[in-house]
Amino acid sequence: MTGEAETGAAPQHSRWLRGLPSEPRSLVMGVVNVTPDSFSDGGSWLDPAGAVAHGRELAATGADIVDVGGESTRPGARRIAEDEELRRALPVVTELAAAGICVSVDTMRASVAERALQAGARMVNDVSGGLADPAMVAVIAAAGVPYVVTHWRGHSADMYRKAVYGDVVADVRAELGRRVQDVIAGGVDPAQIIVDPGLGFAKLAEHNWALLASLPEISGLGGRGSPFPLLVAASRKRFISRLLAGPDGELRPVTGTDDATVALTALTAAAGAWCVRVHEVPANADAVRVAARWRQAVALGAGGAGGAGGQGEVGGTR
Ligand code: PMM
Repeated sequence: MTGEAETGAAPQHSRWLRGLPSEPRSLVMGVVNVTPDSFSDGGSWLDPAGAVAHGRELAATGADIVDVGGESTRPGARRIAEDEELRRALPVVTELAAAGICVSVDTMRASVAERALQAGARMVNDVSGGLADPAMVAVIAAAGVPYVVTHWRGHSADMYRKAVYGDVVADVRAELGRRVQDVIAGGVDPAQIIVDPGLGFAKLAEHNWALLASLPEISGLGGRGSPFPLLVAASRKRFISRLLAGPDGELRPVTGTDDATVALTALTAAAGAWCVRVHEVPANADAVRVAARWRQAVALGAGGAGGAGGQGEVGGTR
């Protein structure tokens, strides 16, 4: 591994996550929301053929994983029926997986997770961390696939009512730690668990920023063992629109937040994120490479670049 011990940051690559790519850098997860109403890209990919084409494009331009979701979790969103979620997500998962793309399914429903895994998905991304559907953990345990456990306090319809914390980093770490313990007690292999602070889920902007500034604490969950791989999903979220609001206070439109997302990708990858979940891939794929090289330079230290033992660019002149 490159320099985790030296930098104190979390590992970026996890060879033990079954079926997923392993790279000496943070991975890039490209998003396909097959929904009419997602905050970030709602309605763009509702047509299955368009969603498949978009997923292929994300993979072709540098996404290591393509995350397919059929249910919006935008603030205030109401739940949709299971058969509607299946109708949206399953054909897209099936086609992308058949094309050899590493597909993740973004769902809170055990039945959808199970069907998507049968259709070729390689991991399950559950924004509720198993809380929304008590059957989820058994499905994951039986399948033995990587599982994203996200910090979550309740469904989107009224989640901001629950955005009350004493110390947000300590509270999220403790609550996520309890979820991870429950998931492991339910039979999930700890080596297949990825953790996620759940930016925006029952969190106000100041909570998101505090969590972003404390990523190694979140991935470590306060324990003394190895940190869990960490997924960061900041892309196009409202706290970025708020940061970039105009002088009149008008929020920056979602499509104007992609450059700031790239900045966050560089910072979170440099802090050791295992994967970043993003809507626009190419610039983020560059950013994770910059961050990996940055981490390598930090690990080597100021004197490490010279001499025969250094890891400078081969053939580089400056
Ligand atoms: N956020 C959204 C959707 N899926 N998955 C994980 N693991 N973490 C998140 O924070 C997360 C997610 C909502 O974003 P979008 O609907 O705009 O893509």
